[in-house]
Amino acid sequence: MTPTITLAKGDITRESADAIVNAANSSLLGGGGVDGAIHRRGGPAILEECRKLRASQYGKGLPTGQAVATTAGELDARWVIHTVGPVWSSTEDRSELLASCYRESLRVADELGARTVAFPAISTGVYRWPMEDAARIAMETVRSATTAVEEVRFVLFDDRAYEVFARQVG
Ligand code: AR6
Repeated sequence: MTPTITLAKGDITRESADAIVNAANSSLLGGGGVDGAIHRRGGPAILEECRKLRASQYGKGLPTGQAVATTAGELDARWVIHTVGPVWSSTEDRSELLASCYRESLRVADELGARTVAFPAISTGVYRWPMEDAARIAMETVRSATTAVEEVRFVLFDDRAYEVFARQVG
């Protein structure tokens, strides 16, 4: 099945969904942007599980393009799915890694049984990916995914990001 795609504007940590996706970094130990907001509002239980993941199967960190789930702590969700987007490069095409973030997050969501998943615009902040291109990749990847997830909600932080994604929805 193909999920229904919806758009929302604002802070992803205010969303209610089965799973909220975090635009993390490989360390899984927090950062700025979405990552900082999720750990702040979600509370210490998320970081605690991230530390356990680093002490077990992700000793070297979570590779770019992959995804892993933890509790959502105090967020209005059952899980946070952490994924690591690629840093934008003008000399190297890393699109496949960005697509992989969406695909792998949906695969993890399926394993969990999540039916509603909220995504931020991965890599478009600190990692500098141009919004238009990121929106195209996000949308194409979700549209072509085979998943039991029923709703994919893109949560865009500001008007500009929202409009760029809205144009992709058509
Ligand atoms: N809710 C929704 N969207 C947000 C929020 C929020 N609370 N805060 C920022 N955005 P970013 P990245 C938007 O930087 O580019 C962290 O330090 C933001 O405007 O969060 O993948 C991690 O630890 C942008 O459009 O993620 C990594 O080191 C989009 O979310 C690194 O940043 C993604 O911005 C990951 O960088």
